[in-house]
Amino acid sequence: MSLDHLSSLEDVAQALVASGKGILAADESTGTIANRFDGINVENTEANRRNYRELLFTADGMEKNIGGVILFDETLRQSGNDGTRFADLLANKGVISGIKLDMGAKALAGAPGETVTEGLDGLRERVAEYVGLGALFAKWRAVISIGDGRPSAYCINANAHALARYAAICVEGGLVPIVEPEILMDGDHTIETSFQVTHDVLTAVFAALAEHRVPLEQILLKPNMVISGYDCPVQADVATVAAQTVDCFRQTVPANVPGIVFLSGGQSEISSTAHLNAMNADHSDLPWALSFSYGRALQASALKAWVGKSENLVAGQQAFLIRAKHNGAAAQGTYVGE
Ligand code: 5MM
Repeated sequence: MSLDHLSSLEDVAQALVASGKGILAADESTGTIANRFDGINVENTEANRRNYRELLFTADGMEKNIGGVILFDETLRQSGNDGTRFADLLANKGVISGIKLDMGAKALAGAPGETVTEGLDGLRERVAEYVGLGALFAKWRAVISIGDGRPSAYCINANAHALARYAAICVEGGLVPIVEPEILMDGDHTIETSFQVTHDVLTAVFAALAEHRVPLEQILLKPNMVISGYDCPVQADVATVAAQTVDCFRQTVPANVPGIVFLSGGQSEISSTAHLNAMNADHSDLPWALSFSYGRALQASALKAWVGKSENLVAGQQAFLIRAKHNGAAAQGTYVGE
């Protein structure tokens, strides 16, 4: 296998969401992977991070359902046990490497409690370096929260502007930008509030992308689902989440975006799969592919099965493959449960 047939950014974007495929978000920064490792009592060393990522990437058959993997800078520079660089190991399986380009969500001046994602300085040069290291796509995550008057229009617009600047630089430099405006699911807000905020944010993001002349055929959108806040006393059921999410995206996402790849956002593995499945099972006339770009919802069981021990490598891989397979089915609306 190779990726030589992907000769344009449109080809790359479409390959990432080919039928039954989605994306593994394995781009946890060093601080975030520390939280994941803390949960299984594994020390956050460079060797453990490398071993864990190698477990995921060498799982036999993951390429059936994983079209691409988002990597952190350190991982893109690492190699497997046999000395093959991870980007090459993945390409040999037909899996596309992507790179997390943002430098994290930082306090937004003048807006207490809100953040704007940083990382635009020097981005053109970093894109060129990552292209040289084998990346074909990228990711930038904006973080928006709901509650106590949040989000402000100022926060929405600052993040939309940064996402659009990032996307334009990626396209110019030869990477497919994944545009990720994440509205956190924390809080006691209703699904109606989630719908309204998601609608407002996506409207602002697509206006900014248009202003920055970003060709929508060359991007993927990575959003939250429209869902009740985790502390809301009334939790919308699977069918309602699917219907509200699709309705919100029909109103805001242009038809020439090739794919929408959801984040899981702290939902359980099974809820993330069930929600995605219901969207695809209940709608056959969508203009974009609806698939996944999950971090926690693809990795939670694998981490628990592995717990940092080499003798559990196969158990960890099996757990990951099960989630990949079920989410691949959900991307086609054919998931039948666990
Ligand atoms: C995998 O985690 C990604 C990087 O997070 P940090 O910058 O905080 O280290 C993160 O962007 C992730 O891709 C998205 O949040 C989606 O992951 P989930 O777990 O919500 O599906």
